[in-house]
Amino acid sequence: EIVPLKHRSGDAWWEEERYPEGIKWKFLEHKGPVFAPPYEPLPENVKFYYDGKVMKLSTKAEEVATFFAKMLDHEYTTKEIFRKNFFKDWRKEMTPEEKSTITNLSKCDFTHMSQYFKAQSEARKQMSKEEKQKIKEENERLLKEYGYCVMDNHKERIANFKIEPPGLFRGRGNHPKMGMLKRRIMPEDIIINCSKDSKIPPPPPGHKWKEVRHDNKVTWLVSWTENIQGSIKYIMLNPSSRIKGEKDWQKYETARRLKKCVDKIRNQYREDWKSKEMKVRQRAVALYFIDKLALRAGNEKEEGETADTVGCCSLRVEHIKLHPELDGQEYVVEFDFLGKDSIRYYNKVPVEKRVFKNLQLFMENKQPEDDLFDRLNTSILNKHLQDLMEGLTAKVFRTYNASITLQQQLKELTNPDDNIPAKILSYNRANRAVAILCNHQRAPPKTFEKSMMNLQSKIDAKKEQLADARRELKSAKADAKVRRDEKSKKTVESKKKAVQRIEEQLMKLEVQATDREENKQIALGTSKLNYLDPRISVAWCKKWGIPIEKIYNKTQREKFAWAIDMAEEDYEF
Ligand SMILES: *[C@@H]1O[C@H](CO)[C@@H](O)[C@H](O)[C@H]1NC(C)=O
Ligand SMILES: *[C@@H]1O[C@H](CO)[C@@H](O)[C@H](O)[C@H]1NC(C)=O
Ligand SMILES: *[C@@H]1O[C@H](CO)[C@@H](O)[C@H](O)[C@H]1NC(C)=O
Ligand SMILES: *[C@@H]1O[C@H](CO)[C@@H](O)[C@H](O)[C@H]1NC(C)=O
Ligand SMILES: CC(=O)N[C@H]1CO[C@H](CO)[C@@H](O)[C@@H]1O
Repeated sequence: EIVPLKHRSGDAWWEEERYPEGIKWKFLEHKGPVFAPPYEPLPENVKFYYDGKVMKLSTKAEEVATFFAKMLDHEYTTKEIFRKNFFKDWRKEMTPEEKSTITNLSKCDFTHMSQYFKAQSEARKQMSKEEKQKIKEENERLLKEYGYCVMDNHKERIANFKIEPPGLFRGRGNHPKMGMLKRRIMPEDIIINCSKDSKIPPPPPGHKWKEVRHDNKVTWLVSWTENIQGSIKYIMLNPSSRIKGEKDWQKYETARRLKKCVDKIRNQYREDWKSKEMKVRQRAVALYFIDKLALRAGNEKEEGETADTVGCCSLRVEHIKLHPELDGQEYVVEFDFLGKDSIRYYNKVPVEKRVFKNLQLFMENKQPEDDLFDRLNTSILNKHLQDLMEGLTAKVFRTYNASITLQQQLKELTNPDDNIPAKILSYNRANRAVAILCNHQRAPPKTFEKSMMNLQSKIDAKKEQLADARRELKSAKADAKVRRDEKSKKTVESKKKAVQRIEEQLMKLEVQATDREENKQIALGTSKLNYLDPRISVAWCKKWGIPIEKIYNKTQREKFAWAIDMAEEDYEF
């Protein structure tokens, strides 16, 4: 019989950002982070009103109030969870007097503050050239001083040396922590990692670092724990750095290793579905989900205690429904849960009979809020993955499946006779197939309708232009028939070329429109950046003579420099 283990709410599992075995640095020197500028109190004439009366807030309370005021026009500030979380955290920053007066957020009037900030941002837009230049120079100075480190004998760019300013947490989707106060990060929160023989960055005057470490196996230079989710934040090297490129490369090499043993792993877990041991059965079904549905393992560092986001291991009974038959298919599992970043995962998948029967068994005598895999946690699953293959994690399955799917889709969708825009459309379609597989959805951007309309009017204009050009060509032809001279022949030729050129432009616009429409609810960036072996894309570009700039923008080209430099013609995943 199944006795559910204690519900594991709140246990965190995370893996530090580490270099794979074999990558280490010998020397690392950097200047530490750049902190957010200190809070500047509002001018006296900017008022806050409570219950219709002017109220002067203490500096701490005022700072937090400005975060809300800056977001006043945003839908967030009307959401109940947001308001509740904000108000609770704001009250913590108030003086006892403020606390006893301000008891109802609806009676707070931030509009004057909000107007002040709008006027400020308007003023910034109106800045003179000299003022803009001054800001630019200051940013360049910061970049020069803090934006680089020395690692071994290389000077490398640091990705994010500025620490985010305090503010209100937004989160994606309907995040239960939205509205909470994202604290100001202080030097006392900061752990510095650098080599012993380097110049250790001094903390700002009057402050201390939390800790200084010298670990040459971690990928970060600076780390701290943020207060909302309790997750660890890092300052790391730019993705274009040698060591990051090496790490990226190893990731895809691990995925390629999985390809060699995935059949064995699949046979093994199928055997395990029949195991006498409940733990082994649960592990095998979880592994099947990870493999087949590209689910995350779960309980990963992004997930806080109360954010109700789950991964495979933390699925609860309420997250799945079993249908012995649905829409003409047998053994269908209906998933509905909030995954990473509170993105909803909804999917109806037919599974093998034995998986289905096992799920029925796992769900017997359980309450909706009980764990589906009560004998399993992320540590156990990860340990098992390590035993199956060195370096194997749930993510490797995603990387493997995403990359191989891209390669298959590219093969299938690329039509050798297509021109370049049509081939790029095929590439984006292949990329989309992968994004759908990984559940990288997004809400359609706010500007979507408008930008589609703009594009459509461009298409309409182009069509008119084409009709005009065709008419001109026709009359030029008629003219040439009458005159039969060299000059009118030439005119016909040039009109023909004009028609062709406009036809091409029109086709390009139409392809763009199709692409944008199909992209409406899919975020391509995440898979492109994290799961698709760039060598596949580079090899595809080389094969069809597509400039790499059409596939990767500047930042992406920097990140994938290692692949662009090395992809062999016949690279195969
Ligand atoms: C808070 O203030 C609003 C607006 O004045 C009022 O409608 C609401 O009843 C108040 N809520 C409480 C709990 O007093
Ligand atoms: C990738 O995932 C999809 C969706 O579950 C699955 O149908 C496909 O077989 C997987 N491909 C590989 C090569 O594992
Ligand atoms: C996972 O379960 C194992 C065995 O029950 C236990 O020893 C371990 O502490 C658990 N890990 C976590 C992170 O809860
Ligand atoms: C490149 O594309 C990414 C999205 O994948 C975007 O975040 C980034 O800002 C772009 N960079 C440039 C230089 O256009
Ligand atoms: C987080 C982490 O692993 N930090 C390392 C930093 O450096 C110290 C000292 O070398 C290591 O012991 C830590 O493991």
